[in-house]
Amino acid sequence: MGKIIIDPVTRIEGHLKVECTVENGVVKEARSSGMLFRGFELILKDRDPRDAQIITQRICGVCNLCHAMASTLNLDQAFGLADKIPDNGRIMRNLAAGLHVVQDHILHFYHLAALDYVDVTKVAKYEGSDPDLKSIKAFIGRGSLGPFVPRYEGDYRLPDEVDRAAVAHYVKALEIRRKGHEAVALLTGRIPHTASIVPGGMTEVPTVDKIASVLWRLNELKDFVDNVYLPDVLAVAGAYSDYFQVGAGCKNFLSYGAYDLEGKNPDYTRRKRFFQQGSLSSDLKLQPLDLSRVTEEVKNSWYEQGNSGLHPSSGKTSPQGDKAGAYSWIKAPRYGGKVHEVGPLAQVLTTYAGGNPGMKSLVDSTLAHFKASPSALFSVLGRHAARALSAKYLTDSMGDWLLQLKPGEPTFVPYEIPDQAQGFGIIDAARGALGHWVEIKDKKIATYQCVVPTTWNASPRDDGGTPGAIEQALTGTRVKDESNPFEIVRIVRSFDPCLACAVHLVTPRGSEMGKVRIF
Ligand code: NFE
Ligand code: MG
Repeated sequence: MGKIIIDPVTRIEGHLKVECTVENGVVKEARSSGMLFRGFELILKDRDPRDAQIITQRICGVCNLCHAMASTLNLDQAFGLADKIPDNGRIMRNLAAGLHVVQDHILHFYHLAALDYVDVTKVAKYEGSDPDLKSIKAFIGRGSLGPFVPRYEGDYRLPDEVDRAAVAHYVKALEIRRKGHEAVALLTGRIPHTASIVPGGMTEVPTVDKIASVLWRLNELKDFVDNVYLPDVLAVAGAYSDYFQVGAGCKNFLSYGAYDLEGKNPDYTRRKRFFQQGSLSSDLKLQPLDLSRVTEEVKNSWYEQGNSGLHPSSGKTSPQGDKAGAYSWIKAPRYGGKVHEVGPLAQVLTTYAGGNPGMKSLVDSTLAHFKASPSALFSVLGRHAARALSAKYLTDSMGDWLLQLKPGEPTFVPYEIPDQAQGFGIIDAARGALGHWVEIKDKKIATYQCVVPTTWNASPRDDGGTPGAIEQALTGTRVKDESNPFEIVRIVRSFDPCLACAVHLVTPRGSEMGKVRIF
């Protein structure tokens, strides 16, 4: 029996350690450990509630806008504004969040995950004139292959020209992401860490020239998604089709939905959203969302056990770094006591199972392309395909949203901070279901809890000993060479984990937490 320890897993955000016990070339048991504690929920205590919008965005440099949205929906509700946001404010928020998420999906595929399948070093032999490839070749030619190596050596299967095109797209994707960021900045004033998504609506206003400037960039994103991102995902999926059978995981999915299509129902769990909300299992029968079923367990996490199993509205962040048996700073969120995967796959499946015709046609045509059944989606490639389909579904629709904006009409409503109140804000962030909960006392934050997508996916075992979503996805994986476990990182990266978000200090000063192998 061998042990594979990857610490940290690179080409993700933050410090994730993955430990797999391997027997006869198959992963028997996996452990996912978040190796950071940050304590944002404690930082928020006793502050002005409006600070939540500013501070929670600092949880993460990648998905800051998603935290702006969750915290603001949370405060809208606590301030009694959930059904009062003007359409302009609602639509500008949707556009900012949607554009942010599309560039984030492009980031994940090209700059983090695709390098598991694309052999970038082949470019060293390139003799053509493509400027992007020439710039990468020159970079490699200087003798420094970083950031592309060291790496686990994959079983690279793409034809040379497809490989080279994907590498050129690595560079192009940087430029397209910049356009996405520019579009978000046009709508929200600045990026990252916007100040204009606020309780009551938006402080930025739509103008004709702003709409035109965003539309121009949106069209470039849409063109890239249609003609580059989706075809590249399909090319990778075609060459590595065995990965439709790898990394299935728990097959329970949870989505909070995203992008409010109306703003009059104060209950976020029943809102009509562009991506539908709810839970489902492998039978693809959509169940309505019931937030009372969310708990966080901590038996295997470095938090005091007396606070295990609480609903986030009464959740506690009580670190205990010397807790026996624990192996992660990530808590173990559960829905109805069960492990659930969150993310674009959950989002796409929920919207598909809810009967949305646009999503049905996207998913069915993708499955027909591969002559596959929906169960193939429970896999590494299913996650990559769902992320790309989610980007397409958004970029196909956001042009219409832009044209719904009404220059000159209000974007926010005024409000007073209540003495006492409770609230929650839920949204599907780029990596999945994101929830913020607040309790306000004497106009200050008494408690604040964030339960974040990667907390769901990278969670350790719960109080009953059931492994988390990534742990389950790794279990049963065949590893050809324990010293080069590329199969494991392919599975982990398919979840697009973000550890900064998941653990919301570093390890106790200088203590050795594990063997370090950097790949
Ligand atoms: Ni730090 Fe995040 C997203 C949130 S993830 S990237 O998307 O919320 O866990
Ligand atoms: Mg938390």
